[in-house]
Amino acid sequence: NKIGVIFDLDGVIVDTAKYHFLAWKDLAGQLGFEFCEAQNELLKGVSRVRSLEILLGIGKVELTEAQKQEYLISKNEHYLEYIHKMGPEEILPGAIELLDKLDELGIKYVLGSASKNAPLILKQVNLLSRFSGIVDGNSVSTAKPDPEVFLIGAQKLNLKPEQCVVFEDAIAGVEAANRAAMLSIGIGDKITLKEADFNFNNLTEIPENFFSEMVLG
Ligand code: B16
Ligand code: MG
Repeated sequence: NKIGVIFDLDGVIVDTAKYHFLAWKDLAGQLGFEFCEAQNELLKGVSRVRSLEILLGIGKVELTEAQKQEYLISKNEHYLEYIHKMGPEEILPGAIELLDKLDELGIKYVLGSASKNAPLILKQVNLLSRFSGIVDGNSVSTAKPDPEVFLIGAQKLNLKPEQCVVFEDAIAGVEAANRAAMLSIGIGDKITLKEADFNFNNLTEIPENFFSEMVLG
């Protein structure tokens, strides 16, 4: 009864959604419309390209393919200005304690994120070397809710999908984990993430015996 864990990044390990928001809001401004924090919820866990499509839908703006490519680059450059200022103090509460616990139990973990910037973000917060593997937006051909990102994660862990536990904060991510036949743990609002097998508001709420009894027991 061996298990492994796959962690989403944004919303589980760090809160980069606030920086995505600032960069998308700025882009919306350039295109002449308002973009608010509630609308930013729609972009969580969604790929960069898909995020732009959703944003343009909100603003009812149509762009050529070439313009979209330009805006995707400028948005990311703007976003990276914030990422380069990040440090370990931005790791979300409970994350380090959870990784320590997994190390203690000898349970391996990998990253399963939609972000193409995932390795850089982990490096900024000094967590890159702790993960046994990284699956990110550069490794997949299809984004969440497609299970591909997590299935590759299972391969990196040398485990079957049914042996993997996924921590996710986004609806698309919980759906991807469920479609991969993995145990899904929703982190955040439990009504939003009602499809998850287990729900916690944040990582500090994971019980001490969660892996030993609730998952393996
Ligand atoms: P990038 P996750 C996701 O990260 C974010 O939640 C989502 O808002 C973002 O659009 C996506 O990464 C792509 O990010 O522009 O850096 O490639 O939650 O899957 O870790
Ligand atoms: Mg996320």
